[in-house]
Amino acid sequence: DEDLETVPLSFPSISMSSRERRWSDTTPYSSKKKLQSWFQLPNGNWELGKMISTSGNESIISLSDGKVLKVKEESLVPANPDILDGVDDLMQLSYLNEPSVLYNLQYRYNQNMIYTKAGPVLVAINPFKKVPLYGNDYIEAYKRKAIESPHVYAITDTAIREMIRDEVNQSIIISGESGAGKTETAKIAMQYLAALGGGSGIEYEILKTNPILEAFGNAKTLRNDNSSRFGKLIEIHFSETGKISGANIQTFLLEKSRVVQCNEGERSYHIFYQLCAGAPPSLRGKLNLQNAEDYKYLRQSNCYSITGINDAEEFRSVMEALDVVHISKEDQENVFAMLAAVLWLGNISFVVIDNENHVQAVEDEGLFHVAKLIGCDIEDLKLTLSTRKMKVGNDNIVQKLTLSQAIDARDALAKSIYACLFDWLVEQINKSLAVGKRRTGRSISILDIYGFESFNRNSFEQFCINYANERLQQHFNRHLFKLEQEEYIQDGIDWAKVEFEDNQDCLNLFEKRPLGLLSLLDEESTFPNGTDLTFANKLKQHLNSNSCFKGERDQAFTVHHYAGQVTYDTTGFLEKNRDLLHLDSIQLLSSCTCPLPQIFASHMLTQSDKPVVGPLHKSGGADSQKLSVATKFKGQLFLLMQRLESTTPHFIRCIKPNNLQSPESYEQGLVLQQLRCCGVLEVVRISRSGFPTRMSHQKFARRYGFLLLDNVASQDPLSVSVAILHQFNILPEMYQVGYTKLFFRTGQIGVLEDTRNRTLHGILRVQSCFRGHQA
Ligand code: AOV
Ligand code: MG
Repeated sequence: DEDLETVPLSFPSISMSSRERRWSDTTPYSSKKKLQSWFQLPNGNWELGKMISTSGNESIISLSDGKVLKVKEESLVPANPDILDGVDDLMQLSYLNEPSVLYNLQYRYNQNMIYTKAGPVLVAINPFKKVPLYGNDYIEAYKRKAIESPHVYAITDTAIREMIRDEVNQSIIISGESGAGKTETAKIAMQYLAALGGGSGIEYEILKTNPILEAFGNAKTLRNDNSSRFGKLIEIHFSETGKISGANIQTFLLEKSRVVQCNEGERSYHIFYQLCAGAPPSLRGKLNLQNAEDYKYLRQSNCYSITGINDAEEFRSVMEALDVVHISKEDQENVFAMLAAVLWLGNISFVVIDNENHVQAVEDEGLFHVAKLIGCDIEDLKLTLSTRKMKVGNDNIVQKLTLSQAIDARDALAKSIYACLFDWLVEQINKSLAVGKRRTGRSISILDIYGFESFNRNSFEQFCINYANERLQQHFNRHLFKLEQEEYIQDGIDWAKVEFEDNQDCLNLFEKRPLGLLSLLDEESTFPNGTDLTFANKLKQHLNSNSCFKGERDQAFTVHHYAGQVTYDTTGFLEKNRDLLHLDSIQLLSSCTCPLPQIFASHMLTQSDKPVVGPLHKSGGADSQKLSVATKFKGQLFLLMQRLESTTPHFIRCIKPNNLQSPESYEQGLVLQQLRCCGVLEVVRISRSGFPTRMSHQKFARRYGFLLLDNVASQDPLSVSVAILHQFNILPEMYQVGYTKLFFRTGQIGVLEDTRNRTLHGILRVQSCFRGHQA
């Protein structure tokens, strides 16, 4: 009963030391049963309740605040014995229920142990502060396997080993909501890979791509001060000696609307503010740079700085990074000129010139600077922004633009320049990273995309981002559930099926043809009379019976995503999906004397999937042969998934403990919701009841056969395998022998690997001794 006294009474702030002492390893488990249970408070949080007595189906428990409650037995959830507090892997929990998982993660989190395994998946909880877990000492320790505790380093190390052992490409797939820590995690993984070295500084170069891409592709949003507005797959190549030989970066759909439009409290891309704050005087002069506050595009969101970030300093490190990836000073200057041009474009204004509301660009400093920065004639620029050449029948006519048309033309030009600049930069970086000549074809890819997003107002960008996350979740499910179960069945293994949340229905809602969200969007985008409203109505008309879809008032609709419901406002969907840049604008760019606009124009004209409108095309409408943004994105995602399918995946699930980006708070409800959505509990369940390690009979026999004491060289792989299992006393419940493969419970193969390594080491020592004697 003394034990009862020391049962912790407060869930969030448990004192560890006394509890740890109390349950020594000798305490029989059964005696601890039912000492404590989880009880859910009205606010949804779980609290550990001390069991005082039980009679019938009612129990009396006491809570941390001293309150004693009589509760129904079924409202209690069993808690784990204290000895299991803070286990490394959720698989080790005796009771695998939500409060126990939540508690275990929080217990670790409170001690800066932000990483926990959930079977094969690494769970990472964002600390929102510096934690002492990184750097060379840690990297070395993980390499030597001197530390075992879960870490991004450990996952990355496993990927490297499996790449070498199995000769299969690997991928590290990082997912989680916006602000959960994906990008930081990706960088930590890259750090570990870079420590393998490569020669000629390639590893350093790879690391330096991060500040560049973040400057141009990340921005402050309401969810995350450094939110990725593009998806990224970086593929790191290895030489035969296991060193880095090069890399390649693929990016996905940059959110370009942010360049011209951004919500209160958010920012445009970091690089704009960095340039304004950090450009050295000579550059300022050349580009006629002003302060961020002087540019309309940056002014509209009323947010210029980020707490704790010095934009001027960041600018210097971006310039340094550009040097490292071999972007010449001249090119750098061209890049900055394009940025300045984009900013000045936003300052161009229009005046009405007739009673039909047609406008003309004002000849002010905006127009003047843009023309100078991109190297075009002021008159041409003015004309491009105020008129549109059209082909009617066989005649070319010039149509004047209304104010909103002119603003659209101006903004479309700004967005295109920025998006092209981003792509061009990635291309230059890839050229620089492709140095390795002796490539083995082996690689490790790291995927870091924009996380699931839900704001008060969600638009086309969130629609695409969340669709991508839906795809990624499917990949996760396939690997951890579907394929897992299929493989057992195929190989004739006994095993209980685990149910999991399948998101196929939601994907179908997006992808089904002809009546899915993407098809209907494309269809409406090509209709001359299609509007955002007719699009919304069409969705309601065709999809209302779909359980993942709900029509809403005011041309909005709701999708039930795996991570929660999101309501999308269709305003702007069609225009963003068409993503038209008028031929006049492209022609203007190609006439520029500066090199970059010319390159951009030729890219736009040769890119077969770029929608172009103008006199070359029918009646000025979108050419239906060209791909829409959504369709192109879908294609990219399919290719990405295909690529990932050919790799061995390693999954990292990032979790954010609060929505405030604060190091202080761990909101149980929020964490639980994320754990539920991504199926972490199910993953643990399936891994615990399953056999996650598998190897073909041949491979197993080849790898461990030499360890056998009896010579069995003449025997078939299956017999050799079974002999090995027997010799090492692997318990029967720890493995299963399938038709073609051996299946092992977690950790089993590690025992064999250790023996193998020790033995090999011994052989090498003996050999070198022997050579020493001969000499
Ligand atoms: P995300 O990539 O998942 O969001 P980030 O990786 O940008 O999220 O993380 C958001 C912020 O959390 C970072 O800027 C850091 O301040 C903090 N953070 C994350 N991981 C760590 C860590 N391991 N140690 C310390 N601080 C960390 V988004 O790109 O918005 O989906 O689109
Ligand atoms: Mg990110």
